[in-house]
Amino acid sequence: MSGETKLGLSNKNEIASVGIIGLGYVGLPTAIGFLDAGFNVWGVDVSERVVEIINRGENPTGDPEINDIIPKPGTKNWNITTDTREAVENCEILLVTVPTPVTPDLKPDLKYVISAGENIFKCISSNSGKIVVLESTVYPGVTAQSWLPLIEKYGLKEGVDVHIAYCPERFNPGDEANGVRKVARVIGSLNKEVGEKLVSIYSKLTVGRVDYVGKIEVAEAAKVIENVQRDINIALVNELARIFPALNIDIEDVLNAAATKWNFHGYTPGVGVGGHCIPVDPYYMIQRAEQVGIPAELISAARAVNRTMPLHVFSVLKEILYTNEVPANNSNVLLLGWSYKAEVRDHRETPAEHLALALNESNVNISVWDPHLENDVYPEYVNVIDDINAAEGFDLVVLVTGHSACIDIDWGNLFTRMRKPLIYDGRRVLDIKKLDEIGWKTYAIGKP
Ligand code: SAJ
Repeated sequence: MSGETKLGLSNKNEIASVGIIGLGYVGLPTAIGFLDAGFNVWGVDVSERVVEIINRGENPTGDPEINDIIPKPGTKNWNITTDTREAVENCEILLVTVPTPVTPDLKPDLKYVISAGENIFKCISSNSGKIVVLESTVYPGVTAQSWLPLIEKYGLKEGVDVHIAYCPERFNPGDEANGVRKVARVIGSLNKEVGEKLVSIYSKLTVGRVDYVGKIEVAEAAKVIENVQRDINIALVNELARIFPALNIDIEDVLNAAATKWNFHGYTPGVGVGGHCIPVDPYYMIQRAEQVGIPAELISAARAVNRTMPLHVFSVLKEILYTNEVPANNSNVLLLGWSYKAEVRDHRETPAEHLALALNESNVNISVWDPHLENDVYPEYVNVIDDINAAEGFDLVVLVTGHSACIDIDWGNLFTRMRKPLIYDGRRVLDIKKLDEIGWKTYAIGKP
């Protein structure tokens, strides 16, 4: 047919229409990125509330970075809907950016990937030439295992009626330097021509390099191990943060010394590892390894270290209260920060919650101040501090998230309002020397 390649792919050079299924932390910035890159965009979300908010020109996600770039109502080429069929009928390329969480027993949860595929493939007609791309983080094999049965169910043939591919999102909340218009991408597909077509599409989105890396599983594996590697590296410093104080060595001194080596990679110990990527993605790799009977021992061990950091910090805090003659069950502890990482308004999988739960079970009175979060995100047993300058009567302050707002509070002022001037730096971001000079009794993760 004219204007099409032998695979039925449109070889039109004019702007393509791109559908993005799932308008969350990743999908919405991706949709905006493609709009800014000159594409006709169809954004789909199952939530009517999300669609309404976006159609009002507002931001339904917790990422303030995109507050100012949500297209205004009536913007040309910007179509936001709850109807997948509309996007399928109007777009040549469909990107799926849905959550890939884990279940409570830490197993991959692919229900959103499967339901998005169901909603797409049931609307695709034969010889459509459409390409459906999964962007969510999964383990090698998920795209084919989840979608090929659905393609067959709807009487379609992959490579003839529809093409599937994988291009992992590499979105980093709160990090403009690695935004969707800048970050490098990799693409895997069952067919080289499809991969190369996607390279040309994504190359219009990002100034970063875009590589066709071969089969889908290569791209799936690349993304998941990017985060596995990060989790393992963080677990190393967290494990060392438990060991060195017992040797009367401050881990910060050690990391600063080791960092003078040309290829030492710097990571910092902390209260724990939160977010929707790093503490989740390794379980996808663990699952896939188990499926082929090869235990992912190092990956699992790293997860165990990071997952138990909040309990390690809890045990240290209990010791601090005990040695300073503060009965835990009558102590007032102030947590500074609740978000899973600094400068973001996102508390998913935050280690703060695991720490607070352990403190609560010891009948510690817990208060939290996090200027990035709304008051309704906290568990009922937590007292929310709205004005840090009014906080008083605490026995211990714990720096949980390294927000600059938490680092830069008036430590002299807070000192005067403490019942006991104890401080624990859970992220090694505070000026311990300055705090000591004010009169605080300072403790810190990884510090003897
Ligand atoms: N953390 C540490 N020590 C470190 C680094 C991080 O304890 O040295 C903790 C953070 O406090 C946080 C968690 O780990 O609780 C995750 O932090 P992160 O910096 O990895 O941030 P994320 O979860 O937003 O990860 C994203 C990921 N991006 C994508 O998956 C596309 C990750 O691949 C990026 O490497 C990361 O951003 C980044 O570079 O900031």
